[in-house]
Amino acid sequence: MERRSFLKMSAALSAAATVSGCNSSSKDADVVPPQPPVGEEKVNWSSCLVNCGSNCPIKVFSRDGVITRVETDHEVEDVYGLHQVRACARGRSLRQRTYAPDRLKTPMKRVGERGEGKFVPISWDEATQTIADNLQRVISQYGNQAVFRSYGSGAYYGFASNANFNRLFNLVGGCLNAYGNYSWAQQMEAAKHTFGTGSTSGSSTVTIEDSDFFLGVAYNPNEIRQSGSGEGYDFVKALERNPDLKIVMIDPRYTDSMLGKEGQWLPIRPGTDAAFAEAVAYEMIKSGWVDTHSLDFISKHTVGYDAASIDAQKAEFEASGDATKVEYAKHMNSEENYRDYILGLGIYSEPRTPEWAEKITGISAAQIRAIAKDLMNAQRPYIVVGAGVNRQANGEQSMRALYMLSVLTGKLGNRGVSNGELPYMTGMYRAGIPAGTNPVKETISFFTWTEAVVNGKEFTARTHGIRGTEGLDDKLGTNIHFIFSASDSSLLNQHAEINNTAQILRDAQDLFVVSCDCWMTPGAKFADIILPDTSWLESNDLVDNSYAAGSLGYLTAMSAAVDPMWDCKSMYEAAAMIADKMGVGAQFTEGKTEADWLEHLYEQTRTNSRNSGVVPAFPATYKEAQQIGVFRKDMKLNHVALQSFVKDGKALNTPSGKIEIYSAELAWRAANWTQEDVTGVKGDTITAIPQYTVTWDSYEDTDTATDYPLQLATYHTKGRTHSSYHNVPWLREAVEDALWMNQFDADAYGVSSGDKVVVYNARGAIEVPVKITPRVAPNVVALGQGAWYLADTKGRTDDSGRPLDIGGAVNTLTRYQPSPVAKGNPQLTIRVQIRKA
Ligand SMILES: Nc1nc2c(c(=O)[nH]1)N[C@H]1C(S)=C(S)[C@@H](COP(=O)(O)OP(=O)(O)OC[C@H]3O[C@@H](n4cnc5c(=O)[nH]c(N)nc54)[C@H](O)[C@@H]3O)O[C@H]1N2
Ligand SMILES: Nc1nc2c(c(=O)[nH]1)N[C@H]1C(S)=C(S)[C@@H](COP(=O)(O)OP(=O)(O)OC[C@H]3O[C@@H](n4cnc5c(=O)[nH]c(N)nc54)[C@H](O)[C@@H]3O)O[C@H]1N2
Ligand code: SF4
Ligand SMILES: [Mo]
Repeated sequence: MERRSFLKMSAALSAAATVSGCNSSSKDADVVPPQPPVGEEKVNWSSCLVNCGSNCPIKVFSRDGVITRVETDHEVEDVYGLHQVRACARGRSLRQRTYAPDRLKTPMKRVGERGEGKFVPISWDEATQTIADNLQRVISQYGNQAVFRSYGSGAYYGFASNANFNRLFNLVGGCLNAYGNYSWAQQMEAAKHTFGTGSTSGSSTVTIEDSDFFLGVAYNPNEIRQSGSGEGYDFVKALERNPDLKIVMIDPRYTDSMLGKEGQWLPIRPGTDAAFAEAVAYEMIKSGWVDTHSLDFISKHTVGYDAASIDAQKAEFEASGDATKVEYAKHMNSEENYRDYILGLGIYSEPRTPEWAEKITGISAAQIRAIAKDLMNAQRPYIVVGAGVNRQANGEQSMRALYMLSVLTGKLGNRGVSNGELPYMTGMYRAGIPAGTNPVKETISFFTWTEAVVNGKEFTARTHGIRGTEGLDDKLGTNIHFIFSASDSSLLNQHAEINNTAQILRDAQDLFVVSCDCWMTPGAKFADIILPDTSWLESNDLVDNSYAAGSLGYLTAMSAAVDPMWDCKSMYEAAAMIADKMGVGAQFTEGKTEADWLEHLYEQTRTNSRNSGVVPAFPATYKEAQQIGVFRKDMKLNHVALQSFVKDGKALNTPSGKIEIYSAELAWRAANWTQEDVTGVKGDTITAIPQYTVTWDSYEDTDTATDYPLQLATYHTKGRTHSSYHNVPWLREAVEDALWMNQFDADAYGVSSGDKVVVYNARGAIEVPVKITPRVAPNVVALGQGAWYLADTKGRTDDSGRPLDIGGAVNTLTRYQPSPVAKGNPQLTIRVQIRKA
């Protein structure tokens, strides 16, 4: 039956039931309580804008200014290619999230100690004046480099996004820049130094249909891309078209991406993927297979496999006349070649045998040999490595070590084959609020902001990897004194080492913090001024499909279902008010109203050539587009990793123009950078070829293994997007935040499912319930990240007197130690001990 007629029929059926109910007792009819007046039901299109990569459209029903329910997209017939973009459980709970009791309702200023959470309401005028005064003061006292807009991936708006605050800063001299991101920092560096690409240049997911062997390492699209049109759906569809594909998944957890699809799950110990990769490489090389099958490919397309290739590259750099390359050449050493390293020859003494790797990874030597055999037998091996590997100590090297497997197969450039990078995706074009250009050149790694509050003055390229300065030892020259945290929980909850972050924010000399959010989050409590933003369902905007919607591109013209609630204002309005107080109001608005801006941005979007062929066709005005809501386009993704390089001879964007097994730039960095020792840098090393190292808090770290014998694998849970949606009771019920534990470990600790345990290490302690499950490897426990930090209300503490976190935020246990190359976040390297609560 067609859906529409089914709905009509069920409406009719329920009406009939009511009638017969009334008839059954005329007395009952007399006592029906008075009903509120029923206005007309309004339907608006909105969108879920969290950072999960999808921005699913949401259909919002309201009546008399109250949201009554939300529905997912089912506007079109569900035919793959222009399919329905169905929202996941999070998007479907938006009504609860919008009406959550902890919504911020009015601007507020701090009255207690920072972090204590004591605020009083103030007017928008006072709030924006205070912000403008402090911004002005910090700029004149310390320079624009002391102003920082922290990460903030909570809302992917087009018009009312937090880029409005960058727009504001850029009009008053700029702010300190940040490079990298919490998601992919280390893999972006790994891909750059191997393939000269970003980290998402792998073959498109649809091309898995042509593969004959799939190796997924930390690859979990069905939990991290849950949208009905996301990468997860593309993955499932590609497998449907390729039922004979052999699939091996490597992850400490048995994930939803495996459920019934995997041929084999190999539970690996966290942080040991490089050892696994090296042992597979050992088998491929030692058996003579590489010599007979892929040496031609390797000789032609790569540098670093053997000593001769490094010497040849060195000579080429020396003769190039390019100062940078000549400088790199000085640090190249052909003794450090990949083949010798793997086989334990030359300057290396320990061959990377499967037996060696078995002890480290927990994957048996026989299984490692079997994977090597699968890779050697495959004609079209598709390898993909998820970002769980990159968010580890020395993650850059683990990523590079895994990329090597695709190189050794010699099959790159063909459809069905991929190089280990995340699949390439693109979407429709959407114009957003222009941020302008930042006159400040200095750039820090996104992750180092807490340190920059304390010691930014001393940051240099050599020690902290800052960019935008002339010499390696030129200093940044100022600490951060002004933080604008907008749609951002990295101010506390999402950054590593919460107790450390809290301490830094509390102790900071002359620091002014603004938080612009919709809810009273753990981080907002550390602000001096809080600005209440309107939520998505109260917003008019134009949004795209974000960055991981897979093969379908879409654009949603959002229209507010209800007026801004309480005293909330959009980020555009907030920034415009501050701009006005800073004397740049007219430049900020360009004389346009919100409606003018939306029409203007829509016009740019509508006429962009990338959007041609959209269904339905764009109407002339934004207002009309709002009536339609969702516009779709099959992006016909068909990217094959490195095809133009291998097939057409187009040079890669690496210094050598080839795939760099040996990176001369990394050799240079190893010689010239100083690894800053924040809390011990064991194993955090830069090497020209990828090498497994024993890092701090890793499986082999004997310094911490006795006190903290369990490795904690954290993951992005279906119950939240990071910290977003934590305050939705439905989701807290649907996806329990429990510590996964294997039966063997549960027996050893004497705990049962449902027991509360304290999970602790040197950085803090959290309290969570246990869930016993075979879905996690022995000696590894697992917990979803993003739960909100909450200090114990009964005053319980950890052994160092810091509050016990009963919210269960993983970052109470993580460590602040920027990674060696990317200066990124190794937030998945965690060792813990547990005790019954
Ligand atoms: N539901 C949901 N979806 C999300 C998000 C969310 O919070 N919730 N966040 C979004 C964002 S911003 C991002 S960046 C992506 C993140 O996407 P990912 O980085 O892929 O997600 P993670 O869950 O951190 O890691 C993926 C897998 O790696 C495994 N893993 C952990 N450590 C290791 C290891 O050492 N080796 C191996 N082989 N596996 C390991 C984990 O068990 C997990 O299954 O997800 C996006 N999608
Ligand atoms: N331990 C550990 N930590 C991690 C990770 C991990 O795997 N493990 N993953 C890291 C990764 S990959 C990422 S991307 C970061 C993400 O960290 P964040 O970018 O901080 O992402 P969210 O936690 O989603 O929070 C964003 C904030 O936006 C707010 N928000 C939502 N909608 C709106 C809105 O419309 N307006 C305003 N003003 N605010 C809004 C939310 O309430 C929330 O406070 O976390 C990182 N932290
Ligand atoms: S969280 Fe992601 S998948 Fe779920 S509804 Fe929102 S955008 Fe869609
Ligand atoms: Mo992320």
